[in-house]
Amino acid sequence: MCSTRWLLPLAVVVSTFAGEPAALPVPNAQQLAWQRHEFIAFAHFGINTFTDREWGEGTEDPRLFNPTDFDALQWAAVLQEAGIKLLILTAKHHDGFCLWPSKLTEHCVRNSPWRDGKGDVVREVVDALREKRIQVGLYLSPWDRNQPTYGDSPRYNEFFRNQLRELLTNYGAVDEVWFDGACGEGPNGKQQVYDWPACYATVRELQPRALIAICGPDIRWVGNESGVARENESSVVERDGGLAWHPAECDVSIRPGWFYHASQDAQVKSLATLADIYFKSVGRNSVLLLNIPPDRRGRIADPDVARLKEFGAFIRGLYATDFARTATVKASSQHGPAAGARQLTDGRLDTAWTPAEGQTTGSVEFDLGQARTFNVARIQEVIALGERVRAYHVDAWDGDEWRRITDGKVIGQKQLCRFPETTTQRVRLVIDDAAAAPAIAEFGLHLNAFASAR
Ligand code: FUL
Repeated sequence: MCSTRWLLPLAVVVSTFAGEPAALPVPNAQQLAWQRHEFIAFAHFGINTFTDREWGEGTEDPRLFNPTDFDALQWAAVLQEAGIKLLILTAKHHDGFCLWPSKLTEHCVRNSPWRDGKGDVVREVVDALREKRIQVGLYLSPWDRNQPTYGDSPRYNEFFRNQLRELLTNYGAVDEVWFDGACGEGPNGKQQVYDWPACYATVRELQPRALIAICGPDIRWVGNESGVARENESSVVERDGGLAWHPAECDVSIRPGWFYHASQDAQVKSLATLADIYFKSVGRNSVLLLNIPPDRRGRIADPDVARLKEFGAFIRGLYATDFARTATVKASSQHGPAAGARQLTDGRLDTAWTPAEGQTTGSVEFDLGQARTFNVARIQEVIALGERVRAYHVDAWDGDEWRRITDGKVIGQKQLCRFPETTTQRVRLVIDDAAAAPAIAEFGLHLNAFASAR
């Protein structure tokens, strides 16, 4: 990205309130890029795929791992077409089986018949993702039901750190490291106590650009496995007595289970359900992490491929028509020529409309040229400057007066506000309150085929 693009809006907003607001938390560069992905994926794949289980015991025979037609490029092509920007692979799940030939354990692909024990799933997946320009994430389960040292806390912590080191050294850049919170007792009957600071130090040393998710400081679990964020989900949280940037990730599986089970082939989530999840995650200022579990062939199963194709088309279609894009716009005020209302419809997240100096409220009116029918308003803030808006609403002109069609408190990366179909020529966005000069990047009006009020 051209760095000067940032200069103008940043300078405008910063100079407006120079020295005034207490510093608002902002994302670091990696968090910002990650939030802009909006839609990412999980691939749960491993020994459970071949035992038809969700949680393995750790005693499974590695020879059970034998995909018949493993094709990571098929995964990557399917993800790319759906618009997915990053894939997190379960390099090791709770059963301890490693999808790469680890020097630290025998419980790994080296002892499987797949590719005569010479295969490396992590390698093949990483290479395929790179080919399709999809970023790489790795899930390494701290809970390890195979490791004899598990529960002997210092010894297992050392093993886990070395395992992490191996994984984060040999496969190039990793953008997300996923640490699940599951924790159990080891064979000695003792609860394992993880050494998180040491784990974080290892990630920072080997992959300084990687974001640490869930049991980690960079990305927050949204709190359920249904893919649903709260209304007004904020990326700002309280931590250690202060405020910190900790954006939410909404994980959910495209099927009932996290791993592939042939018995669930008819239970792939419908397009309407996925669309609803999209509005409740991406449309609520969060990242959607959709699990797509490869099957025993080592390919994404046909029903999932078909659904993802539809889902990708649905997302593209939602944005393809934007009635605000060609609207005549008029702001209550603006902070200089570079921060006018036209910035709201220029398709760029690094330019913004900002009201006149000193103002934390204001409005922008959109004349659509003719009456249009829509049921979604898209609002996006310049989150590089923090979440500034504290209250907003959107009105439609009904011929006599302004009628409120939606409102909220948090905007952040993206709000997709759903409301009953509305037909009008005039719409306005009103910022009712903000912690500092509001910097609104984008405003759009769309028609969602799966209409239902939020
Ligand atoms: C959970 C795990 O126990 C599940 O098996 C799955 O990996 C999910 C994403 O996280 O905590």
